[in-house]
Amino acid sequence: MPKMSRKRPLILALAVALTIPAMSAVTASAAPDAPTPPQIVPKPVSTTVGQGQFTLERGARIVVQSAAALPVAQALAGYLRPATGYALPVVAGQPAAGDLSLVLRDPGTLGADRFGEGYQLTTSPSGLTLQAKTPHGLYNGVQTVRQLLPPWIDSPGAVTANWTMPVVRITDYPRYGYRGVMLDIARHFEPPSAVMQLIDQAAEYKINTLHLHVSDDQGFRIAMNGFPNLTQIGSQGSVGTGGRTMDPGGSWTQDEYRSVVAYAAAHFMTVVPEVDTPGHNNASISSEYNDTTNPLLDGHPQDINCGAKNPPEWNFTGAVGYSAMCPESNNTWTILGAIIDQLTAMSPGPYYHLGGDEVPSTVLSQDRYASLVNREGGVVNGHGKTVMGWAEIAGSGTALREGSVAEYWNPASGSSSGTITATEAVQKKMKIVMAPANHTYLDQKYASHVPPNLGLTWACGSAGCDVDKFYNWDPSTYVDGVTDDNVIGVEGAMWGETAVTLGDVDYMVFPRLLALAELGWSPKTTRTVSSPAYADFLGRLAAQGARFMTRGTNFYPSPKVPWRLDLVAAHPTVSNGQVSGALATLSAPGIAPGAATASIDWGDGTTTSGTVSGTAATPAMVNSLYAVSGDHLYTMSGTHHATVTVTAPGAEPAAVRITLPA
Ligand code: TNX
Repeated sequence: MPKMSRKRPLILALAVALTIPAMSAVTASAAPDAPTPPQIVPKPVSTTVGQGQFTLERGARIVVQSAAALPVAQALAGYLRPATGYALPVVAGQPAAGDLSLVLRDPGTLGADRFGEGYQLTTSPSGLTLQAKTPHGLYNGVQTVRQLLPPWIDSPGAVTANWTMPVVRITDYPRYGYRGVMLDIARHFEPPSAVMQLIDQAAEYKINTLHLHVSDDQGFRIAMNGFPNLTQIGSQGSVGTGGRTMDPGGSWTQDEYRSVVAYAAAHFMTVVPEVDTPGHNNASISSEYNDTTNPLLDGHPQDINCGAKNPPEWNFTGAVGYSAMCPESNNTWTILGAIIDQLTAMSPGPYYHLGGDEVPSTVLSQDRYASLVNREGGVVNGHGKTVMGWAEIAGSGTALREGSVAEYWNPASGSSSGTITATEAVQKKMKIVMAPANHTYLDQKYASHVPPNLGLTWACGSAGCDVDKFYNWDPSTYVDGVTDDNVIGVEGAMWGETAVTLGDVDYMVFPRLLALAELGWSPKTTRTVSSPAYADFLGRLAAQGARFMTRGTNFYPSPKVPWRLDLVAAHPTVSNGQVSGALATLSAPGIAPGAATASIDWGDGTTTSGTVSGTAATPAMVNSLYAVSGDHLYTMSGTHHATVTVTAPGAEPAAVRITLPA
C-alpha cells in the first residue's frame, strides 16, 4: 500500500493548495515511470496526472463558499464518512491544507459543456478543489472523487486503508444530457427501497435519469386517487405467478412514489414515469373493466377494452401485443387523464413517457393507434410535460409536438427496415433516446445460458449481450440519418419478466450499465472490440469490481473483464503472541475461494501460507468478499507488520501490509 503523505508546514501547504499543481506528465502515457491514470468510469474528457498524491486525513474538512453547494458537500461527506470513520465536517469559509473545497464558480474550462453538468477537479498533495457552475456539476465531480479513492471507500463500515488519491487535474462534462436506466416494476414488483438502491448505484456512474415503467399487462404499481381498482386489482399480477399465489405483486402509495422521486433528485437524477398505453396495459383494463360503480366513469367502462380478448383475461405469461385501450371510449380518457394528471404532478422532470410500443394493427389499426397517441400527447403537453414514448409513437399518422422524444429500441441498424421508426422520428423533428435492444437491454442474457434461469434471448441470440455488445456501438451513427443533432442520449432498459429480486436486477444491470454510462458521458471515439477505447474501458471496469463488492452490489463477473485482486487490511487481534481473526479482506470477482492462494510474511522472518475463505458464486450471485487468515504465534512482543500476498490464475498478484497491534 502507498505510504501516507508527509506533513508540510501549514503556510506552505496553504500556498500550494491555492495554486494549481505543476503537472509533469500527461494522461495515459506508456513511459515506464508514468503515473497510473485513475480508473474512472465514465472516462473523463481530460485527465492530467501529476507527481505525488493527496491523502485524505482524519482532520480534513469539506469547505463550501455558498449555501447552494451545501447539499453536494453533505453528499460528499455522506459518501466518505462510513469507510474512513472521519468526522469530515462541512463548513463555510476558506479551505486550509488537507481540506476538500467545493466551489460553485465557472472554472473557465467548461465552455464545451452544453448541459451545465461539467466540473473541474484538481488535487495536490495539500488539498482538493472541485469547481463547477452548477450543483449538478459539483455532484458529478464528487462521483469522480469517490473513484479516485481506493475501492474500500464504498464500505458501509470503517476500514483501515490509506485514503490517497493521485495528483490530478480533471476537466469533465457529458456528451449527452440524457443518460438513463429504466426499471420495469410492472412485470415483477420492486419496493421503493430496491429502487433507491439502484439510484445509489447508478448515480456513482453519472446516470442522471431513472425511467420507471410502472404499468404493463401484468401489473399496475402506483395507487391512483379515484381509481382504487388499478392497484387493488391491478397490482396483484406478475409474470409467472400462475394465479397470483406465488408472487403477491404489490404497489406503491403516492407518498412512496414521491419519496423515490425526492431520493432520485438528491442524487441529481430525474424520474421519467411511464404508464404504457394503449397496449401493454391489460392490468389497467382488467382492473377498470367492471368498475361500474365508479362515479368518475359512466357506468359502462367495458368500452375501454379493445384487446384481443373481450372480456379481458389475466395473462401471467410474458406475452405481448394482445391488450389495448380504445381511443373512442370516454372512460379511456377519464382513466388516462387521471393517471397523467397525478403522475405529472408528482414528477418534477420534463418528460412523461406514454409507452406506445407493440400494438399490432389487428388489435388497433394504425389510424386508431395514432389518434390515441396524438390525443394523449396533447394531455401530456397540457400538463407542461414533453412526451416521451417508444419509437412507434413516431409512426404513420402521429403528430406530436416537435421535440417530443422517441426511444428507439429496435436492434435494426443502418438503413434496414426496422429502423423506420427512428427515421420517422427525425422527419417529425422529434428527439431520440437510443436504446437498441441488442446493445442496451439489460434483461438479455450475457451469454446463451448465462445466467441460467434469468434473462431473455430475443435481442442477442445465442451470442448473448455481454459488455462488448454494450460498449462497442455509437449512438450517433447507429441508424442512417440519425445523428447527434437528433440524439439526446442513451438508456439501458431493465425489463422485469425474469427478474424477481433486486439481486436479480443488479446481476443483469452490472457491469453492463457502466458501458452505457460511458457512451452517454464520454466523448465520441472509435469503439470496437479491437479498439484501444474498449481495452481501456475494460481495465477501468475491472477496477469497479471491488467497489461493487464493497457496497454489496450483485453483478456478473464477466469473463470479458480482466478483474483484479484487491486487498485491504482487516482487524486481527494478537493475544499472548497468537494471531486470530482475518488479516485482510480480498475482492476477487469470479474467482472461487479455493482458486486464490495466499501467503503471509509475518515480518519476523517467517512466511506461511494463508487461508482464503468466503462464499463461492452461485448462479446469478457473485462470490462474496473473502477473508484471508493465517495461523501464527509471535515470540517477540511489540507491534508487528505482516504482508499478505494473494495470487490467482489470470490475475496480477495483490499485496497489503498489515499492522498487528502489540
Ligand atoms: C420488449 S421493446 C418490450 C418489453 C419487454 C422486453 C423484453 C419494448 C418497448 N417492449 O415489453 O419487456 O421486450 O426484453
